[in-house]
Amino acid sequence: MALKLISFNLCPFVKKAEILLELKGVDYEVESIDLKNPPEWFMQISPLKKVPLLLVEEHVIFESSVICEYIDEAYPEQLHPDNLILRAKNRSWIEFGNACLWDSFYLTVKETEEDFNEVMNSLLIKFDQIEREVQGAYFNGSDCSLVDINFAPLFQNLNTINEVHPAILFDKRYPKILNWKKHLFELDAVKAAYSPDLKARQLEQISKRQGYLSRFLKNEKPADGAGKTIY
Ligand SMILES: N[C@@H](CCC(=O)N[C@@H](CS)C(=O)NCC(=O)O)C(=O)O
Repeated sequence: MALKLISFNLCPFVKKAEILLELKGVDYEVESIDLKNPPEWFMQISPLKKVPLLLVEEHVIFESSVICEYIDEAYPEQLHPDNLILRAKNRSWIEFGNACLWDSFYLTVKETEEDFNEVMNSLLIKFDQIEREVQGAYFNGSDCSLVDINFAPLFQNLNTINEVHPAILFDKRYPKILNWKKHLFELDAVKAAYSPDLKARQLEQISKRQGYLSRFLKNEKPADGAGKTIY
């Protein structure tokens, strides 16, 4: 079945689908669009005018979590757990991970220190909750599941933000999450989905957004001296 993933090259939601397709060894084509100037055909077929879209022959599937569930069900080996309760709980944590992913975006756009810290604190508290749930090398224990794939783009975003403002993922508070992240980034599919220049492009995007975080890029250190010079 012909699969086409409609993408924007810096979109973390697209990355979830890409990682999963790589992991399953599925043949797919990627078409990247310019979200600032989206083509007319995209506006016609995308109900929310957002990427990712997965085109399965003439069918349009949207929303990254749904796209991932489709890929997981359509191509072996199924990554979502068989146990209904565990599967439902994993879906809940996938939604929770989406909220964290939005926080990672807000960290790059909030303009004042106060607003930035508010998002940061909310994210730290969410991470405290996740820390209590992680069972082993992966979220559910020793096997990689769909929930893990959904978290990889969040960790990738935070890796970049941490280079600018190292306050989010620290060992003492989140040992289980950091161990989980390490195992995720050892997966070939995760490596394959991230081009070597991604971090540089994300840093450029942080700079362009001109939020509070971008001050750390320009050596405008706040009073507490956190952060470090990148440019
Ligand atoms: N809930 C959506 C979020 C997707 C999303 O927000 N994509 C962004 C790019 S990262 C987008 O297409 N934004 C365009 C817009 O909001 O107009 C999903 O999980 O697929």
